[in-house]
Amino acid sequence: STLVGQFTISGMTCAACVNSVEGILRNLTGVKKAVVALATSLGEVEYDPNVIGKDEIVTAIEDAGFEASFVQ
Ligand code: 9UX
Repeated sequence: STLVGQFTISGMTCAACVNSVEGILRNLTGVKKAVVALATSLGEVEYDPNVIGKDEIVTAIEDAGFEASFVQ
């Protein structure tokens, strides 16, 4: 199955941050798609909830030095 989750992310200040966060998310087992926008500080992931949860996604982002919280 696939869920779509949207989150706010803070701490990104340049395009390389965006690439870094997207790369981290796309490398997580269970994450199928990941897009992050610098201008709006919003991100969206498609993920398999049987494989990975929002908590693990947030932890991966925060381990990279950013703050994230899901809004949906
Ligand atoms: Mo840009 Mo982001 O120089 O962690 S990569 S600020």
